Amino acid sequence: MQILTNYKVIVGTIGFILLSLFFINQASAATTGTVAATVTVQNISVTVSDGSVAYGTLATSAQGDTTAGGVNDSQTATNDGNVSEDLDIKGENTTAWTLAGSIGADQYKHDFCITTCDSTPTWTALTTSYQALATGVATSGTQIFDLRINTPSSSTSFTQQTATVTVLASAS
Ligand SMILES: [Ca+2]
Repeated sequence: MQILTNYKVIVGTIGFILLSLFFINQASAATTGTVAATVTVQNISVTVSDGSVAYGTLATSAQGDTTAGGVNDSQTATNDGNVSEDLDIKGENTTAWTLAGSIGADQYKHDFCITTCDSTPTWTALTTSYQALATGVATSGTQIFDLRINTPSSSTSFTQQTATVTVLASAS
């Protein structure tokens, strides 16, 4: 009985060794190797929410803004892409008014603010060229900003003007 048991152990051990040799042989017999190379195309995307500001009807040489003390309508730019982004901002002329650094006849000023805008805002005049709004915004990250309009000192138009503000995203 003892002999039989030993025999079984030996057979079992030999079987294991043979099985091991089989797999070792399989591994060393491979004639190809592979590299799993992965890549993702970057997506540059930004949205501005809610994307609409109504300053209402203002006098000439007046101001309206989106802070809590104004129409309380701060805007949020969100990185909807899949890489870190820099955000730039610019303004535009309206149909009747020219965007400028100071108000004048048919000339308006539009400012943006990014920090402590409700309490101690720092306003920067928008131009028709892009200026930095935020840098290194992570995916799903946001930049909140406020806007302030300064109506012209005089206007030849009394119809509603649309002062478009554009936020541009680029890979940072
Ligand atoms: Ca709004």
